[in-house]
Amino acid sequence: MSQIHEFGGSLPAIPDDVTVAQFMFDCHHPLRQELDKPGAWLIEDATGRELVREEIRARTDALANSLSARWQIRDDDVVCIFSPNHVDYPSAIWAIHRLGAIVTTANPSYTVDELVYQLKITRATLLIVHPWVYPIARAAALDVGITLDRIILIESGTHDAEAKHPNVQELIEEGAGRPKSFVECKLKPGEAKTKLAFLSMSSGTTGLPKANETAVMATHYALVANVIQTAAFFSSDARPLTQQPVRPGFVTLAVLPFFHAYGLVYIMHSLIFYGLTLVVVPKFDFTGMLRSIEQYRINYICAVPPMVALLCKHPDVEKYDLSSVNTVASGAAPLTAELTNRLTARLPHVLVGQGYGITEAFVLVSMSRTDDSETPGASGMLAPGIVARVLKEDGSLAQRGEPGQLIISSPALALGYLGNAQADGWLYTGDEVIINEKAEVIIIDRIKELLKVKGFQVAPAELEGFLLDHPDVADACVVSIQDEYNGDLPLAYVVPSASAQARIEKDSAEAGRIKMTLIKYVAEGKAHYKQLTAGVELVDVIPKNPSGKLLRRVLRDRAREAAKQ
Ligand code: 4UW
Repeated sequence: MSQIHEFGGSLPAIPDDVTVAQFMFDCHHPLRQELDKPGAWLIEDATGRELVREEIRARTDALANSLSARWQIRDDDVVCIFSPNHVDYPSAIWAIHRLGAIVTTANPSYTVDELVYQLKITRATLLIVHPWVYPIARAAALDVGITLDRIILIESGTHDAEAKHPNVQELIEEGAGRPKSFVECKLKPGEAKTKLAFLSMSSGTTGLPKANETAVMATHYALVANVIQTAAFFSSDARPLTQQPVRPGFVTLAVLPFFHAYGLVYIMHSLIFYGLTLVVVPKFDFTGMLRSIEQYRINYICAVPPMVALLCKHPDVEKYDLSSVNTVASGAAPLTAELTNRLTARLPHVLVGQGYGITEAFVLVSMSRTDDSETPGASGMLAPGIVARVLKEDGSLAQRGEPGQLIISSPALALGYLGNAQADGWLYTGDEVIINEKAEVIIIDRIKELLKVKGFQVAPAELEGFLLDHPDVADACVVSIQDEYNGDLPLAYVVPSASAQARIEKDSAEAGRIKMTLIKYVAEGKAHYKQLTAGVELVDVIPKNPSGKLLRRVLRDRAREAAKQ
């Protein structure tokens, strides 16, 4: 029995001498579907405005011209995009790549401190910001020493008495009107394998003690490779094109955020490359999403499990015409067989599939083919070019059907974490899986210390470090209980500090106040998805092994047992 798992299909050549921007606009790859069809690449949800490839290319090049002329952005500078989804988000990325600079995308729900952290570790020097989150960006920029004249707005809309920020539209007009001031980044054969394109935030696969997230170094080649892997996966489908789950010409919703690798790599790059049109939605609102599906005759929906749960249950689903929908693909957190079956029962004309991805493999690893022989709840088959092994706890390789940690090699692997390059060519995913007889990947648990709330990463160590900064806390351990809608609900076990303990001894009601204070403290200091939604439990001691390492599993199991009762 084989212990090394690989998709049978072949992987076409991956160009190693192009930037992401050149690949998207100019590369005549055999798998390319888009160049032959006239449809739009992007549609703005609110207005219906359509942007075709040539217009996006012109906007990208004009913006690159302004970024170079006004701020001298060039090789290896880091530019941070801090914005919800926007039709100019892709142009901003590709303009930065035209100049050889690096993009770091930040979660628009970040607090000032969270953004400061990302700006510091990535050493970003210029910000492209949505007016909705401008006050956060302004405070964070000033904190790290980025002057206000280095903030660009992705669209007009804010009034700042001190600084008049240019917006992307103005810069495009300005850039189109002036002579070309930049030399486009061109790569020699092989150079795309080391040239950084993105610094994407992730909590890592091993759990960094008491640390926040770190930045994953993804090259131009990694992105191009994953787009080709994904396109090869789609086009290897044995069914006639008219019955396939993903097809050129399909219209899809880009409602999952572009800052996250799922939206960034899979939706923004792979789906456009494969000839789909993206309806760009800045904010998730379920009823608004149903309206957009009806209005734009959406065929393919990229989802996370909470969206699938809403599609299964929400009464408004009956009020809209969803007959155009062919496929719903869920990913970023486990989708249970039960939800898969419920959605199929409610929308029988829809294929329901699941994908598994990880930022460090930039990004798609496996995806279901949505045919009848598939095991419900499985995360599909490995994409072409990915070689997988399953490692048992004793270090030996698992046979098919046996559980263990998934380790993979892929041309799309990132170079490692900023300041900590990994070169051995294997990614230890931190996920416990089974690869079964049908070569399906079934994710059964997470070994790494990472929570997923609505598909967003939450590092327990980050919340623990933050709690330890509070004067009422002597020690802390964050675990989660499970919830069908959110995935993980964070719960903190806290050992009160001596002063807090003394207050509790005087007045037992103080314990409740301390719990509320800590919930509020996290609510104010951290993004909405990092909240302690399962509460705080006060305990005498956090279990540790003799070398002082948290025994998180013990508390996790205790919390999950208690939640069942
Ligand atoms: N089941 C169980 C899953 C699953 C999962 C992810 O934030 P990151 O680094 O990355 C992602 C990417 C998801 C993704 C990308 C492209 C795509 O097509 C698709 O499906 C349609 C999904 O989530 O988190 C990586 C970690 O998230 C967990 C797992 O622990 C992994 O290591 N995870 N997908 N289907 N768990």
